[in-house]
Amino acid sequence: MEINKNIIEALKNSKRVAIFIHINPDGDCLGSASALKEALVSLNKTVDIFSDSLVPENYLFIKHLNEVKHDDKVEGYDLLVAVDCPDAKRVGKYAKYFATHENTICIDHHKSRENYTKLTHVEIVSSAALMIYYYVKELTELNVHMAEAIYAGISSDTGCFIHSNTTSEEHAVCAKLINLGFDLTRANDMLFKFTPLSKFELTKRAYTNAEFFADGKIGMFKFTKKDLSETGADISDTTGLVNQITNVNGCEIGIMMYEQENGLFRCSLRSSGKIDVALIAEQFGGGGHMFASGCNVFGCLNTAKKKIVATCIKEVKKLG
Ligand SMILES: [Mn+2]
Repeated sequence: MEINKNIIEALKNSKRVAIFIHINPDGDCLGSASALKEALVSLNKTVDIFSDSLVPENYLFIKHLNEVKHDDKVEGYDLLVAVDCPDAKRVGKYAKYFATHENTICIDHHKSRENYTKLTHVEIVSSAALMIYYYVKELTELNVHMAEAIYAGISSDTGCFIHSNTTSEEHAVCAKLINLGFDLTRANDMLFKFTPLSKFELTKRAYTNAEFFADGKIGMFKFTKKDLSETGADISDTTGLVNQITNVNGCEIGIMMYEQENGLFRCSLRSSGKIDVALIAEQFGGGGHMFASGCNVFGCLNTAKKKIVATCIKEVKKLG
């Protein structure tokens, strides 16, 4: 992968850097932000990570993630960097700063996107963290904290190296990272096994109310706000659940719908390989990758469900 030299220059020339991640953060944006902060701190920069959402507990083992800021105001930074964010909306309440600040960078790996920064590097690869690996390596010498953070990012977005976006490059880079000596077992336990009881209870509900359409080619389940409050779960507990229904034999599209507020559902879409679910999400103003995407669907539960399922049925029919 070729890095963008202008981005390296901008990072080197900065003194105070603010890094932004997306709402409902995942291992990829969190690991990318942590590694970039550690690299810039090693170059004596002052760096803060800003997030509109809380950092899920199981990522707090990664350096700098217990220092993430949630302040409304972002002032006094000479450079803003967004990682893993295809459009300004993804940084949530901080979007306005990307509209006004003159020095902004985006490093991202999503296919559907908008241009919202002065300098942009988009590469259609498995993870933002894989891109960050090459940037960090150019900036400074990798240490164990950067290695652990980048590993967290790459392994998260590849579903622990099982999604179709996994290539030998992810394995090769992660082998080098592991050789830097972080606690691999702890990292994998925190990233892939960590299951609060609330998540287990939410999973039970999800799979109990799962439905299939189009002869089993579309699988879906949903959560209301009540499901979350009654199980004590939060949105981060839904991570990964949609993959399981997509894995059912014959299922081409997996859908997870959850209620964000009255009349607004967030849909996570997964493809088992034949259908480009980014194109489906785009029809609702969302986007993402070919095999994993997301969008907002408006309406009451039944209306929202009908809208997304009908759109998916159209795509499934094209398969013949
Ligand atoms: Mn990502």
